[in-house]
Amino acid sequence: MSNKVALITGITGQDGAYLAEFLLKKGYVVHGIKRRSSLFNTDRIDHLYQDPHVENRNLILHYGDLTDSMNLTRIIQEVQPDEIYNLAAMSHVQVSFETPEYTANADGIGTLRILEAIRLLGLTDKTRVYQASTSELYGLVQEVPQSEKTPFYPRSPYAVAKMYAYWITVNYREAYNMFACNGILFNHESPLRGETFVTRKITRAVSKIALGMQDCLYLGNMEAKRDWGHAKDYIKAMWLILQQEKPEDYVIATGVTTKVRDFVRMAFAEVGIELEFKGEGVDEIGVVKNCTNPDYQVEAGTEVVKVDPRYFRPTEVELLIGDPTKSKEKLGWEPEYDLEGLVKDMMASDVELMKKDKYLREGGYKTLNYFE
Ligand code: NDP
Ligand code: GDR
Repeated sequence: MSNKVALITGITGQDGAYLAEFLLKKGYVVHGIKRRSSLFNTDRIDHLYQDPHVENRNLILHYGDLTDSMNLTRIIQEVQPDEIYNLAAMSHVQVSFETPEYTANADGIGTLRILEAIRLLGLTDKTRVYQASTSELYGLVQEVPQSEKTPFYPRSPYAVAKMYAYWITVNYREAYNMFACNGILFNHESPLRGETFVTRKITRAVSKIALGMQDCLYLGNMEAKRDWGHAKDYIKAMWLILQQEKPEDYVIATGVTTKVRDFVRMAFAEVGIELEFKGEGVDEIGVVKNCTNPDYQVEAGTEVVKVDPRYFRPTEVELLIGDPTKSKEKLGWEPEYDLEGLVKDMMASDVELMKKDKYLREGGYKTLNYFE
């Protein structure tokens, strides 16, 4: 068992939750930074909760924010971490068009604040840093599949901010000999995925449509192609990247790309509903061809998927497909889930969640939030 100390920014997010659990199992003492919020925001890590009044805890949370350098410096000084996983970010690409300055501050300069704190505190020889870089850096297609050597062409304020974070990580590694690495992770999903990312939006809506709780799923660009993996596999790669002898950057991906429309088809198939798509562009609709599951009464001919241009982005990333050769060879990383396994896992979880929600709603209780 390890006796290392890790600090995770973004511990309340999808990846932070899986990584915290993974590191605790390895024997790490895990510190996490969470934001103050008017409602509890620790749902994803509640199962890891430890009473703060008990001694020798191995999961400790600190209030903080990536936009506050003094706060970050104080936490890093207190914690003296062996490893920092910088996962905190305003991570929604479409929202970054609406909050570009904040996104630059948190996602770009936030990374600098962490690196600079390590340097000023004299921790450059002790603390290793993982930076959550992204396939969004590739943006407008330059080559496929995309590898560590593919040039970047970011297509959103989010991706531009992450590009700064990528290069400042490389620069601190080269300038100050820090063990600082970028994991260039392609899209990864799970039952813990934020509800407004496309995969989770789909699996939630399909579950609700099957259970008669929603009529139609509205989507944007269904032609977009993504290389989707499972977050449980991807957080293992983050850890492996920091266990190597030399600090380097790695692409983490499955090497398979799929259209949003086909993800929709696969999710409906999980509840026994076969879909056919008619029309084109904004007029495209998904219509039920048949429903073979006797538990669900969705009639053939029902229009269950439509396009809402509100979800189109000012500049889109049309095609992502990663080349994971380096991570497979050097890290020995292999994903356990394929896309089918991922869809199954997400659908099983959301069908259960929506069944519970339906039951509670019918009993007059307030349950899940439905705002997007
Ligand atoms: P989530 O959106 O699920 O989680 C983001 C986390 O960051 C949350 O804990 C959030 O807190 C926190 N956060 C947001 N803004 C701040 C801030 N200003 N200060 C402190 N904390 C903040 O993202 P994921 O878990 O999916 O992704 C983790 C990281 O990996 C992100 O940096 C993302 O950009 C990057 N990434 C993700 C990929 C993916 O497919 N999931 C692919 C490639 C990169 P709160 O819970 O309070 O909102
Ligand atoms: P992405 O994920 O932008 O790739 O960023 P998202 O799931 O939001 O979009 C994927 C693709 O689906 C298209 N799309 C829609 N997207 C959303 N959210 N809602 C819709 O209704 C919809 N309809 C179609 C999008 O246009 C896009 O092409 C994610 C985030 O986790 C980033 O933080 C991370 O860096 C990248 O993945 C890798």
